[in-house]
Amino acid sequence: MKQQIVTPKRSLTKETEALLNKQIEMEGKSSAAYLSMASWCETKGYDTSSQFLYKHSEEERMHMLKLFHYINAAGGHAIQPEISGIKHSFKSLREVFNDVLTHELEVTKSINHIVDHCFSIKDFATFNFLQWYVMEQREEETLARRAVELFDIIGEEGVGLWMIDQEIGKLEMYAAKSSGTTT
Ligand code: OFO
Repeated sequence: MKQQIVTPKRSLTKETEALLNKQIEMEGKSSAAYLSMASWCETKGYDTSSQFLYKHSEEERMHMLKLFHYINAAGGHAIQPEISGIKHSFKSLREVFNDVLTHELEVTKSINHIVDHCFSIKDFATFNFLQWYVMEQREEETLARRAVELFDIIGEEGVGLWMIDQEIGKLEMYAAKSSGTTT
């Protein structure tokens, strides 16, 4: 009898696929939220913060797309999420970066949850794929935390806010250094 060649159609469990799709939604939300923050900053004259956030919005879209390709390549179906509930105005620049930090902490929690799930079901390929996100979150959290700290270190009086806006532009370099991606 001719031997059957078994070609499994998928290497993801339905549960893992659902978790990764939820993560797509989170990354899409990050991208939309940062775009909205960038626009608000631009209207208020916080030009450096605005550029920083526009760039970050793009990066979040890239995080989302990586997940799209991974899910589809593994035989699942990546779903374009509905994005709603995006905040359009802020009381202050400090509030913008407080929101970024709060959001990034949530994203880290979510990534860790999926990593834990993948380990428990021995999906080592997805576990491995997610290590990039684990390290990326370390960098993103550091960046957001540093941004929030600037408000206390410099103070918002007088030219303080102008200086904070300038310093935001240098944060990328700081975060890359502290996560070891540059020397
Ligand atoms: Fe995708 O790292 Fe922020 O949210």
